[in-house]
Amino acid sequence: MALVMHSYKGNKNSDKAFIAAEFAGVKIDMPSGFEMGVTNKTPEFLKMNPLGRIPVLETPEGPIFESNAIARYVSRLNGDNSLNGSSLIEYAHIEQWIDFSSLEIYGNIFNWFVPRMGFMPYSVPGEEAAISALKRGLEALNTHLASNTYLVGHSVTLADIITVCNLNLGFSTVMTKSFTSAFPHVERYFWTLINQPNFKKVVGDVKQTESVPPIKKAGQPAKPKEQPKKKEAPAAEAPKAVEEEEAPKPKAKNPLDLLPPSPMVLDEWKRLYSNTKSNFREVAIKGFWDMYDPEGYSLWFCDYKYNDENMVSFVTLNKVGGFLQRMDLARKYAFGKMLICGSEGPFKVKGLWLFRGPEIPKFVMDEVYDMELYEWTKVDISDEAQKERVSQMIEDAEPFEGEALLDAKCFK
Ligand SMILES: N[C@@H](CCC(=O)N[C@@H](CS)C(=O)NCC(=O)O)C(=O)O
Repeated sequence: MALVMHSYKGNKNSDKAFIAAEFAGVKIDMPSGFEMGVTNKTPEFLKMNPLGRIPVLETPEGPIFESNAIARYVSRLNGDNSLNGSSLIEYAHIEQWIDFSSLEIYGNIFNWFVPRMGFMPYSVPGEEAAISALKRGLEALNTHLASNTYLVGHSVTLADIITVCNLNLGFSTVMTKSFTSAFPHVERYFWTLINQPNFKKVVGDVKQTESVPPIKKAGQPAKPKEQPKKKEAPAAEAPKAVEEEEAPKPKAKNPLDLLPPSPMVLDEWKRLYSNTKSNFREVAIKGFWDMYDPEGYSLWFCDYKYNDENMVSFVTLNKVGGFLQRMDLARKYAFGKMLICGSEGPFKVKGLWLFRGPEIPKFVMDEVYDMELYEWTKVDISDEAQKERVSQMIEDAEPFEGEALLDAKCFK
């Protein structure tokens, strides 16, 4: 018998097991037609979980309820992964962070969000207590993440999967940018992991809430999107309410397409860059400066703000690779070089970007969270030293600023 998940798509508790399954190479089926408040109250369902809550995983050995327990089971089904660490102490630390994020993070997000939705009694002191406990939890997490890319060890573990799913409830409901900006390492951690392929396959595109939802009167909870027939919504179901999507808006033209035409054609430059196999300085670099149009384009240096974290080469390379993937939306308007400098950690990440228009495009700043992880400085092309630095970055000059290059990645 295959593994069968009883839940609905988008439930952040069942996401934990689905993400663990991606890492562990495990298949889980989820039958369609699950109806919240109906399916989970049937006698057959109550035999699997007497509280009638989701998720429940049916396995050949019997059902499991409680989302963390389900994710633990899935993560161990295929021993060939590092989700549970590689020593007893790592395993203990994984369990530590699972408990921490479930109680101190998820629990407090829940106590902030759910009363606002009208699923539990709301009170100002109750909300204040939840927010202040959440801040303490996030502060502790932020401090740990200031010097750690992952919660435990040097790769994703079950602790990261569960913590990111717990944070996802907060980021998508009550934790606005102005709230989370006090915890920059948590922000970086969350956006980096949630955009990793094994997470993204399950959770899709995540957007941070723009505002804390208004307080709804008790007894008049928000109508859950997927379960319009449901009459009484239980407390723990609240997260679904905010997953309602706005009606699609007509697609606006990108303001960069409305700029006065430029004699510099970005694709021509990209072709010259890609096709120059020898005499790079004389052909490609000279060609670049010949075609560069300072009216229609701008050049920017960027420096990673947290180089101290870049101790492990492949983690640093993945980080930069992820950034370039997320820049995909700017392909028509940008060209970039990212140099990973040093022969051992901490590696320094330094970049050069060419953007259409005089500023870094707003949609890039808004959509690509990595932008905030870098210090951006506009290149002054009247300064020959800065121009030379641009040339060296385009041609992957090595050593660059006295250091070997671990790698040079190009966005074109
Ligand atoms: N601690 C449980 C929480 C389960 C839970 O509260 N599930 C909610 C949906 S997110 C639910 O099924 N609510 C329906 C109900 O309580 O009747 C877990 O992590 O699985």
